[in-house]
Amino acid sequence: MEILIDEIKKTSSDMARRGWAESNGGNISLRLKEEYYEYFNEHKPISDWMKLPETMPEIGGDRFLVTGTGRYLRNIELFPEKNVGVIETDKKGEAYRLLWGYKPKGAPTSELPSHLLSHCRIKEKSDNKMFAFIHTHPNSVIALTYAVANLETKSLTKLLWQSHAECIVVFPQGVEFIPWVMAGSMDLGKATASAMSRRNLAVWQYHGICGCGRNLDEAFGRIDVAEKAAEICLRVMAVGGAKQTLADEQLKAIAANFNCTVDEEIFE
Ligand code: 2HA
Ligand code: ZN
Repeated sequence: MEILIDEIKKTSSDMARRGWAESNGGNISLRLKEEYYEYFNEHKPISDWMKLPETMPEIGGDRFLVTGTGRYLRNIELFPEKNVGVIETDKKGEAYRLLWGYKPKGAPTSELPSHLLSHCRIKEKSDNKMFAFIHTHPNSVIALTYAVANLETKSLTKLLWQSHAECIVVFPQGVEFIPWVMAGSMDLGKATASAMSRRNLAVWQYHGICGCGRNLDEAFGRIDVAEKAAEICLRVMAVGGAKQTLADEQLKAIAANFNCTVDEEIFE
């Protein structure tokens, strides 16, 4: 358990220092491997069962480390038990309860629908190897959703791939573009989970980005690379636009060189 707390401290502090987590912005969840369950068997649950907004059998009985609603990611490194908690779902995936943390009283992130619905999809698609999901507010990704006309998944992905030669290796399945949906809503949760079944990154227009991975480093790394590409893209636009860029053939060659399975539809 200590090691997980150390990981979430590191990730949340990095997010805050990069300016991706102003005020209570951004949230993190980590599905726990069974080896960590024993730690909580000594603790009594700290809430009653609460109904989930929809049944999620895929994650029935699972436990998650989740940042708290209204809490600041920058404070996790100082007071983890106040700003983070552990929740458990019941066997059928119909309800959840709090096992640890959120001291003295609190609840998981307002974006819980996006987190839990996405965990259903990423657990399934990775054959139970993906455990981490991050939502955050990086400046350049958000700015790009204002600056470029008629964005959709293909154009956004292509723009990011072309803006930094590593992108196609880090997210060969692309970045899903989700037109504005109300924060914290089930609709946003469903759109995000659907995106996560195909890709490892999803941009929320005017709001931020979500990423998944086997662990927090991998989820963070994907977002970090996308944000760097978005920043480069904006800088290029600010000096008058690209005078040349990576051609499709070059992008495909990079992907092939690193044995990445690319979403070919992005090139259509
Ligand atoms: O946790 O980021 O989207 C605050 C948010 C809501
Ligand atoms: Zn947000």
